[in-house]
Amino acid sequence: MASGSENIVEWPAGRLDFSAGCLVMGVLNVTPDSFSDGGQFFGAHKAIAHGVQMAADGAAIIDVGGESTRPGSDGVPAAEQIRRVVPVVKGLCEKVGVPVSIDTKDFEVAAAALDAGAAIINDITALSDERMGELAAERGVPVVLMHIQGTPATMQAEPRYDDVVGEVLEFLVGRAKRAEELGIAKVRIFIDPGIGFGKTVEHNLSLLRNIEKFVASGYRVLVGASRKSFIGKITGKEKPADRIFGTAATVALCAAAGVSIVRVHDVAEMVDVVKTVNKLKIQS
Ligand code: HH2
Repeated sequence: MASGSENIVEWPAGRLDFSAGCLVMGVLNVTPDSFSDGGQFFGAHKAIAHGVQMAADGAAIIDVGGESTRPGSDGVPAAEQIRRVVPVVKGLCEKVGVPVSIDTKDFEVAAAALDAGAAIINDITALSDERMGELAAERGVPVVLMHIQGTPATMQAEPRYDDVVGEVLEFLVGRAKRAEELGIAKVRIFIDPGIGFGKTVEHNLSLLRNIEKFVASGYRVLVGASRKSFIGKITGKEKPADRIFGTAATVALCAAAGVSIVRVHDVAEMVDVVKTVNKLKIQS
C-alpha cells in the first residue's frame, strides 16, 4: 500500500484520505425511477436528509444523481437533471463536511452542480463529451471514468466481448490518459469497470474476479456493484433492497483487492465491512 502523502488526494474544493484503505461513496438518487431506490428520495428535502444520514453513517463522498441509468432507461434532459440535483447539492454542501460528487454524463449538469458546491464529477461515459474533462481540469476536481458498452437504453440487449477484462481495462486506461492530456492530474482520476453497464452476469463476475488488474494500472479504482441484478441472480433475491449481504461480499472483495472507493446504497452496513477489511489487510 502507498504511504504518506500518496494516500491523501487534495484539491481546492475537497480532500480524500485513503490512509486507512478503501472509502465508501453513498448513492443519492434524486430520481423517481432508479432501479433500487427510485422515488424514495425524490424531493430535495428527503434527499438532503438521506445524504446527511449517509455522511453520519461514515460515507466519505455523497454521489448525487438526477437521472436513472438502469437498463432500458431513456435519459433525462439536462435542464430537468439540474432542477433535481442543484438544490440537493447546495443543501448537502451546507450540511455535510464530505465532498459531494455529481453523477451525470451531461456537461451542463456537471457545471451547474460544481457551481452549487459539488467537488467531484462521476461520468458513466468516461468523458465522452470532452468539455466535461476540460471543466474538471479548469476546476481542479477529481473525475470518475466509467466503462459502458452501448447506452442504458440498449446496453443489456446483447453485451459482447472477446476478453472483457482486457477490453474494459484498455478502454479505461486510454480514457484516463486522455483525461491527463486534458489537464486532470493522475491522482484525481478514478477508473471504474462499470458493473452492470453492458455486461452479463459472467462479465460482471470476471471483472470483479480480476479487479486487482485494474488496481495495478496505477489509477485509483472505484467499483459500484451495490444491489445490482447479478447479485439477485446469484442469491435469488429479487428485490434490490434484499441484496445487502451479496453487496457486502463484493465490497469485501474489492476492499481486500485495493479498490479505493466502493459506491453503495447501504452505507452504514458497508462502512462496517470496509472498516473491518481495511483492518484485516496488512498495512505496510
Ligand atoms: N452505477 C449506477 C449509477 N452510477 N456510477 C459509477 N461510477 N459506477 C457505477 O457502477 C454506477 C454509477 C447505477 O446505480 P444507481 O445509481 O443506484 O441506479 P440508477 O442508475 O437506476 O439510478
